[in-house]
Amino acid sequence: MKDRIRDYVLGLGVDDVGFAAVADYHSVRSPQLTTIFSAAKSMVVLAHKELSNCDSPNMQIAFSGRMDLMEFARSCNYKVARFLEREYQARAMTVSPSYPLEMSYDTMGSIGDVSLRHAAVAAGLGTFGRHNLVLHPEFGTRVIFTVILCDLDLPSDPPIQEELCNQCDLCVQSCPAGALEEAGKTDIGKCLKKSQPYGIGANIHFYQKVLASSPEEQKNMLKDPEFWRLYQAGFIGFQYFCFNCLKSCPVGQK
Ligand code: B12
Repeated sequence: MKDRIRDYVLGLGVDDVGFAAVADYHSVRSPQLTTIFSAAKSMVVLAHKELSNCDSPNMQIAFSGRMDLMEFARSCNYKVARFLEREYQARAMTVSPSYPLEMSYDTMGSIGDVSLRHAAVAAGLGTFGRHNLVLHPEFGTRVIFTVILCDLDLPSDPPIQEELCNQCDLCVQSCPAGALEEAGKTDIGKCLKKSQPYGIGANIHFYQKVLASSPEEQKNMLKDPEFWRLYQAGFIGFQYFCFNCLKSCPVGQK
């Protein structure tokens, strides 16, 4: 069954695919999978190669490449889930590449319902590196994951035994926020400030300033490009302005 699913997934143009039994997925900080899908037995993990857009110093181009990837990835997620339902009478649920995320004091908006990195490791698609991202044996760090949970009994692919990160520390050195100083931990606050300059922190700051300003100042603030950028980010979703830890990684680069 796995071979047929693999052929279907690769036929969609997805770069790689792995399988993990739910019992082999371990992500301490993420919710239990049974709270999401009580009958889930396995996960199909899709690996999508990041485009070269991330190398551009132009952040519109850099992020629109990611948007293309996410649109493709979501569409593949849907097609694979439907394939499992149609061909094997399975029940299947898709997990998005990024948002929506639970926004609460418990998660602080920084914990996905399924940890795609831990799913990728469980499915034999990669290993964690110094940057706390997962490296794929062929694409290195330039890879994004999505998952389809299902109630089929699909055994896990063999885990990768070899250490893919060469500990060169280029990711640590290239981080403009100093968010990777401590091994095994990303400083989320520092990363967010640089990587999502028009994210929730910037919104809170902007609206606090609006509330404390006179009506005349408020009118001017709406004419300020700072507001226009917040407005654009609002409908794009999480908009990344930094790819340094991902693109500085030499593994898999020609
Ligand atoms: C919220 C989120 C963020 C937050 C918080 C990140 C975080 N600390 O988890 C912020 C905004 C900071 C962020 C930043 C980035 N993100 Co992000 N993010 C997510 C998201 C939506 C949820 C992550 C989550 O649930 N974390 C909570 C739990 C699972 O993490 P944790 O248990 O605390 O584990 C941490 C450490 O303990 C350590 N860790 C855990 N186990 C192990 C084992 C070993 C051996 C080691 C060394 C470390 C280690 O790694 C984690 C990082 O702090 C995922 C998508 C998803 N649903 O998984 C994408 C995801 C993790 N992000 C991704 C990417 C690419 C990025 C960025 C490069 C931004 C960009 N331009 O795209 C940066 C990288 C920052 C970095 N080097 O850590 C990719 C990673 C792909 C990959 N190849 O690994 C993901 C998987 C999205 C995807 N669809 O592929 N992200």
